Amino acid sequence: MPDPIVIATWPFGKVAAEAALKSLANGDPALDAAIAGAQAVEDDYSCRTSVGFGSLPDRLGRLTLDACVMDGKTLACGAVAGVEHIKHPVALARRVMDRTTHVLLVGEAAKWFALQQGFPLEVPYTSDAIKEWLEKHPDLKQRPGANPPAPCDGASEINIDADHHDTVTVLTRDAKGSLGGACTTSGLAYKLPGRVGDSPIIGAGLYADDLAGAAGGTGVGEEIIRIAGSSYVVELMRGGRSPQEACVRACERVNASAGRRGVHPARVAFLALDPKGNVGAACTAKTNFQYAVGRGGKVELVQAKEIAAGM
Ligand code: SD4
Repeated sequence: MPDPIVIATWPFGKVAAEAALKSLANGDPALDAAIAGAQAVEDDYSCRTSVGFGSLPDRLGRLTLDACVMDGKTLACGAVAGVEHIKHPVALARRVMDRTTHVLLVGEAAKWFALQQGFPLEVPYTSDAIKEWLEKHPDLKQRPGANPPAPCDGASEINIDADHHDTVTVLTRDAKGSLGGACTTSGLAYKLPGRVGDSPIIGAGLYADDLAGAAGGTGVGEEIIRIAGSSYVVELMRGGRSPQEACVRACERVNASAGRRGVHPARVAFLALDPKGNVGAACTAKTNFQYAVGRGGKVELVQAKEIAAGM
């Protein structure tokens, strides 16, 4: 019988991995476990600044959340983007998958669907998030889409600084060998209102197919969308690459795409899990990406390899 496995982005991925491992140990399917992991991070205000309530808002001070889920067995998937006042966007993404014939609902309409499904509307702001927003109030004269207020490492496009860097993407394999994935985020801190990154886009922030593997991304979503990141990683695995090789290739592609535009590559990371239970991850330069790996009842943090431009 295959060993249950979970991998999840960033050090707070440990919170996700522990919850997902517990769920897998109960015999839950891969997708349920991935969602349990993602939801544990949505519930833990202390461990992150860009997942769920209490995260850093957009440029107007509004917190909007993005999430998606995918079942590797059936390719069923669901997503929501730009949703306000819903505490568990990942659960809402699951409802889109289960209760509609659509894949992605956005904004007010996603909130309307949530109400129809019995989700309560809640207040998403914490005093810490409001304080930080007030202290670092974005200068509205800056170029739209740039990532204020932190300087961006000399990059000439959107980048992300170390403190505002966290989306949880959780990939699981259950005891039947099926794969599942869930991803949840508030997106880039101080984003333009209406901006949607890779996280709720199936094929960009997440993809899972039992016949090939599961992959997820984190970091500057525009760069991940540009190369259809998670889909690219999964297709490389389908072609015989290991999860590690596939993630390295995806980072090289991000670097190359930045090169073609004459800009410094943004901070981006990928992680992947194949149907045999092999895992891998890689990130672009200065991303300092760590991910949690849970198996055999234990969770450990692993440092991903950085792929510098020009390699
Ligand atoms: C986004 N990929 O909205 C997300 C943000 C993120 O680490 O992952 N930050 O672009």
